[in-house]
Amino acid sequence: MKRKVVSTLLCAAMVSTMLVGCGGGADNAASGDAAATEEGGDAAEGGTITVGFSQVGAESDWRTANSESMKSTFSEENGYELIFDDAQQKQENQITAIRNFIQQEVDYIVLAPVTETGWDTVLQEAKDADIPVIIVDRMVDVSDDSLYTAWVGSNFELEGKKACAWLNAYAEAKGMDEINIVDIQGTIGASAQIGRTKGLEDAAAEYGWNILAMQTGEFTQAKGQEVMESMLKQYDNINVVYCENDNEAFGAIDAIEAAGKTVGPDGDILVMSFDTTKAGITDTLDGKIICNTECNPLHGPRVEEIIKKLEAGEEVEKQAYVEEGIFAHGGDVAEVEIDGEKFEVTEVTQEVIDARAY
Ligand code: GZL
Ligand code: ZN
Repeated sequence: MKRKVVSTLLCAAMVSTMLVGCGGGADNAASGDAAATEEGGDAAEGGTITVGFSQVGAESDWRTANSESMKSTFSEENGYELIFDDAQQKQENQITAIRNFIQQEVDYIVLAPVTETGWDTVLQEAKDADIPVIIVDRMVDVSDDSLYTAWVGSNFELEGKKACAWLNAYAEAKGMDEINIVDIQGTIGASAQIGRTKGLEDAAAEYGWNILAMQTGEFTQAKGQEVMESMLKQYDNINVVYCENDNEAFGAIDAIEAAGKTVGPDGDILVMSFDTTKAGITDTLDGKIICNTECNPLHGPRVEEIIKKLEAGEEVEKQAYVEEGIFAHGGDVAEVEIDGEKFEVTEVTQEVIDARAY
């Protein structure tokens, strides 16, 4: 049952009772409460806020950390009822979940969209049902951006630019005279894939790198290993693999070592990655992953901040990027500059790992 309807009924009951039995103060409180309800929120009154969250799936360590952040933020003790749906990376499951949330008259819908397109119809249904939609992580490409209230996530093209600026500086520092690179892409059509792939394509054109192959690894370890195996069969001159997330990197490393080749700063193939998950940044400490560009999964608190503002009838930013760093094995590159902005590179040490929130 939608919180707002319940509390309006309660308020109406309270006001009628109070009008019969007590002075102005209580009436004001009651009517004030009713007014608060009209404006769209009575969380301050302790009403449980129901949040329907359509999550992409459980394809990666990043996704697990992202889900954990949402579940720990939207807990019962924090005053929420979270309805969590895992779509197993299928858009049709996300659309079904959103329709269920509408039926259940949740107060807010949070969507982590698997890919950017195909959302207009179902987001219009949510809008018609007067349920605010908050988009997290990847972006939606819709004809009318009033179909969502706010988006919070990463600047994926900047992530790609950072990784490639680091590789260019590293290659210069190490005197690598050619870059023969393969790209194990993320889920095709996901903002993370679109941005990270574009960052590589632009850098390859700018620095004269040879992109030997591009193929999706679906952001999973199994597919990442399979794709790397096939690329190793096709090319014997690969010296860099650009994995668009940590789980693909884990698979690629297994494939490279199974093929009798080595990874790391003195190895045959440098492994680039994104996400800086706990396992990924540990591989970066060891050098198995040479550079790991951060993609922060802790969206729970950011979404809660948006909901609290909406509850209070305040304006929210339409789009908010999260801050993210660059982490590397060794200290060969101290910083990179992108479009005039400097980004510090953090050399991964055990202390760095111990200090991280995820
Ligand atoms: C990025 C996110 C991507 C991660 C992958 O914000 O969408 O999806 O990089 C995850 O690990 O599967
Ligand atoms: Zn080293």
